[in-house]
Amino acid sequence: MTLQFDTLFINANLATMNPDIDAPYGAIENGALGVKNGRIAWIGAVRDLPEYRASKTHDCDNAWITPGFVDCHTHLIFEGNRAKEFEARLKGDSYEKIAKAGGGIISTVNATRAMRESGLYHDAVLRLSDMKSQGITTIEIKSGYGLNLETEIKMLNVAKKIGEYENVRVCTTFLGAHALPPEYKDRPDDYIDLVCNDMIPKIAELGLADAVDGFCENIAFSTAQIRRVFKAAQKYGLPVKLHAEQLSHQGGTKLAAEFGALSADHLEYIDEDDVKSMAKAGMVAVLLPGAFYYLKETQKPPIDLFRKHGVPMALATDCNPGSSPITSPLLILNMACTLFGFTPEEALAGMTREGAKSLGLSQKTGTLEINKSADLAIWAIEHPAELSYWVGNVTILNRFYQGKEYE
Ligand code: DI6
Ligand code: FE
Repeated sequence: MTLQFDTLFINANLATMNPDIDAPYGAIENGALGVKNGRIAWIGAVRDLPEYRASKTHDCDNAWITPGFVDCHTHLIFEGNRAKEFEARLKGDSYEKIAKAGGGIISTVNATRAMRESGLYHDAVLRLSDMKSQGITTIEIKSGYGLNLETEIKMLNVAKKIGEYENVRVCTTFLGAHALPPEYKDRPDDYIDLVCNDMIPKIAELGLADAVDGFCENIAFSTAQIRRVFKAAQKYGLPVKLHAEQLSHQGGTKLAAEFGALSADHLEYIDEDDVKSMAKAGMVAVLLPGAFYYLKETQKPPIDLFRKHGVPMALATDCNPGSSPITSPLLILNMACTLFGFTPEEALAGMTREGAKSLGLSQKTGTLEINKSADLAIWAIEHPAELSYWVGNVTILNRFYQGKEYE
């Protein structure tokens, strides 16, 4: 039988990231990959290619193909920037102090509330085009700079539209419990009532969110408050995830595990008991070296404990205007190695396979395997470790989302 492909990539080295292939990076050298109807239809060594016909053949000339990158934790949509806050922090003000004084997240909330949808879309897409030029084909986008129903919906609408028009897969996350809005000053439980009784039901009804997130921290919300948010999410059938143990140990991770969360994110202050609870709940640890770096954190997430207990480690940019103004997934790979002690192979897995897992997308993307979406990045490199090694100087040759090239 002759196989039919829409596109065939030949003479490629494939970093499949498929753990069933017993080679570093799941590599297949001198490989070929056939695409049909937006999916991977054949993958293997060139010498094993069966008889085929291809509408298009793409000679990769020994370049490396990786799965399209999955950025599983971003706050891509926001208005303005916080460069002045960056200056203040360099002079010694802390992130917490700035937040308590009404700066930080709240200053972005004010700007985001004031901006119309088209402006938010435009700015987010500029950042996104940077990310796509470094291999991103799937991105999670959180709300959380609205903190009222109208603006939270506005942000999620923008995220959904990006997924429709920008040749990228978007997962949306409702992050109403990100910070306490000024109009609820000293009334955090009343705000949580609003999140649980008004926002989550409405957003669920509109189908605007794939998951619900919260920020469990002494400058944000307590475990008791997040528990209420998770219960409301559960009632509407929405999976949960959590910003947990980022600046201090609050117990958010165990709470998230109790609710069968997809992931817990940041995790600098997590302990072994928490890690065990994640392993038991089948959660992914989403590590965010960009925020660690910008906040000059010194406590590292315990990656040996994640390895020991078999908790998958995903990586993401955490792109946001405060703690991680970063649109470069490649820089994140480098930081994960230099700051956290990842191997380059773990780093690449973190931005592909494990990122997909943390979004519940393992069946669709994150590795190069038959039947998965043809989400690919093609790199002018001689070895996949180069993706973690260079800061700059890595050229992406092409990027395909569902078999469609991004120009
Ligand atoms: N943790 C973070 O790293 C971002 N949000 C959060 O809960 C920071 C958001 C910001 O500073 O604007
Ligand atoms: Fe975040």
